[in-house]
Amino acid sequence: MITLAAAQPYPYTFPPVRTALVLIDFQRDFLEPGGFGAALGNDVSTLAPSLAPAQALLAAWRQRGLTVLHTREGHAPDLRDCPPSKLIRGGGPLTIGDLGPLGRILIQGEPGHAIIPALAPHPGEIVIDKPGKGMFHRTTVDQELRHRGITHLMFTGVTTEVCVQTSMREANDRGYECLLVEDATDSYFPAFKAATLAMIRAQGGIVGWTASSTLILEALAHAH
Ligand code: TIU
Repeated sequence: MITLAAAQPYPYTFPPVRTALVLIDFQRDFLEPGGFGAALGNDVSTLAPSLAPAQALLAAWRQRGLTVLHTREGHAPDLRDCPPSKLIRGGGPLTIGDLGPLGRILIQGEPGHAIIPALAPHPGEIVIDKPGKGMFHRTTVDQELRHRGITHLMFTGVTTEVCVQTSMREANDRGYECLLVEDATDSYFPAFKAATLAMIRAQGGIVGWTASSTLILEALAHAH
């Protein structure tokens, strides 16, 4: 067991072999110009700071042979898994399924749907395709994690208050001990990121804990 004494709102203890590193939707569609995030009117450069901390954690998990879980938000080419309510959101010139510079927006198999090369999955890592914001909605992620004996989840990814927070709340309700890595997640709205971190750890950690990647990496390095 490893304890992060400086986690907020109080120390977080985790068994590394039962702790999955979760990378939420580090896809070109959210991080690069011409994708879904940009189509919604966002400045995608606001998501860049989280990449290096996420890479460092991914390297540490891989080095120790620990469980890694990647998610991708997206839809089948015929949009059968996309509710009309989601399709009409945004109101911009391009919506889900339309052809943009990164291929059809948020469609499985298109260039924009791929995870960015710096964080691309390795063979043996779990990859979950999800049609919603939360990773448990219409996916097999719960079975995949329980099959591997996973009890603790460390969340990274984009965007903080949308897919990351939704997934973390879903996981919290299912009994997973969740921690959000403060510097390995970003929002198009820095104020929303700050608010998410605050609301997760308020009320005695009502949704879970938060900690920096440095704190986690140092604790792992000193564990034996
Ligand atoms: N728009 C936005 O901030 N996020 C999403 O639509 N999906 C994810 O967060 N992955």
